[in-house]
Amino acid sequence: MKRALITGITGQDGSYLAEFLLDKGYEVHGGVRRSSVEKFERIAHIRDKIELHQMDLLDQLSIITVLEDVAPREVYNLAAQSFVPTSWNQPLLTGEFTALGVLRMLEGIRTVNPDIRFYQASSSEMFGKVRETPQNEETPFYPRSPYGVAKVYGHFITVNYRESYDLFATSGILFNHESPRRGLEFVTRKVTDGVARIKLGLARTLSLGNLDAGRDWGFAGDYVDAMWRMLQQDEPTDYVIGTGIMHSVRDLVELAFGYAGLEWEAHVMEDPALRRPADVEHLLADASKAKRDLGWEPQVSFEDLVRMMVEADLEALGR
Ligand code: NAP
Ligand code: F7E
Repeated sequence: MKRALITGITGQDGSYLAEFLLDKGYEVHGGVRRSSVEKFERIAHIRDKIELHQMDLLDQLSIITVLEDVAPREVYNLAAQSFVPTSWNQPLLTGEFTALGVLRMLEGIRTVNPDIRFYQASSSEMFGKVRETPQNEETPFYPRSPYGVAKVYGHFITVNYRESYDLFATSGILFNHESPRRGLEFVTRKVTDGVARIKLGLARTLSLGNLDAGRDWGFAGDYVDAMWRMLQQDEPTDYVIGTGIMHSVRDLVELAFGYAGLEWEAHVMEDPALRRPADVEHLLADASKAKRDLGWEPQVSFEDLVRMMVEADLEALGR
């Protein structure tokens, strides 16, 4: 039986990847950091099918111990401080988790078993102030936040350990991907949760920042399939994953309010305090390498994704 270890299993992607690997017949292990309150909502439905281990990306010994105990064939490093605005408030912590955490994982693998296949969760935020459109694996990076800078470190240390120590280490440069399990502070979920609250009479307005920002949004369930495919290749390399279609935050708002039969102009307020010190204006993926090598293509459209999220939030809040 194939055995995988997922860091960040309690997060959006971790929960979808755990489901995906269970369906493929894997023995699934997850690394979780210790907390005084367990936050396992996203994996509650599969809790009895997976094994959890206390492990923190800040703590090298915990990583080595879990790698030794689990002896995985594949490791998916999804844990990170992943919210961009927080990276300005907690830049050092973001660097520790999101940049040096990757190095600690790679050092753990090198020490325990260099044959482990490693996936690093890199990000389109690395392209930041984009040098070309669309962005592919060769596009130079220009990160615009401490988060983006930390991800560039995580990306290049993965490439460097692959080249220095011949590790099967891959980096997936994933564009924004969303779902009903997305954290409430990210713009898609903030909007769909806001729509549901307004529709159900629990709120009247929704405050947003930069409505002109453009993103290439896909469905998280499709993207974990791409992660797995990357680790099944003969040779490790890096892939851009995205849909190749960009929408603005304004498009998202219009669509989400429209699904609920609401006029967005009557409810949305623009709040300059929600704008970022330096934003990423536009991101658009060229995922042709993934299509060619991995046979990967997104299955869920932006329209279906937004509808799925609005319906899920209406149902959850209605309950
Ligand atoms: P998420 O929902 O924010 O989940 C992050 C996970 O990391 C949570 O399980 C969290 O645990 C864990 N974590 C944070 N710090 C940790 C630490 N010090 N030690 C151990 N675990 C720690 O993120 P996501 O959306 O699933 O994204 C997964 C990964 O892909 C992240 O690395 C993110 O930066 C990257 N990424 C995401 C996107 C996207 O659009 N979603 C795109 C590109 C790249 P707690 O539950 O304890 O907080
Ligand atoms: O913002 C604008 C905001 O926070 C998207 C993470 O998963 O994807 C995510 O990072 C855009 C930005 O995602 C609000 O200014 C407007 O331009 O949903 P977001 P993100 O920053 O793109 C990448 C690929 C990752 O790797 C990250 O981990 O929307 N925006 N008004 C707003 N954003 C938020 N959060 N809240 C607003 O009120």
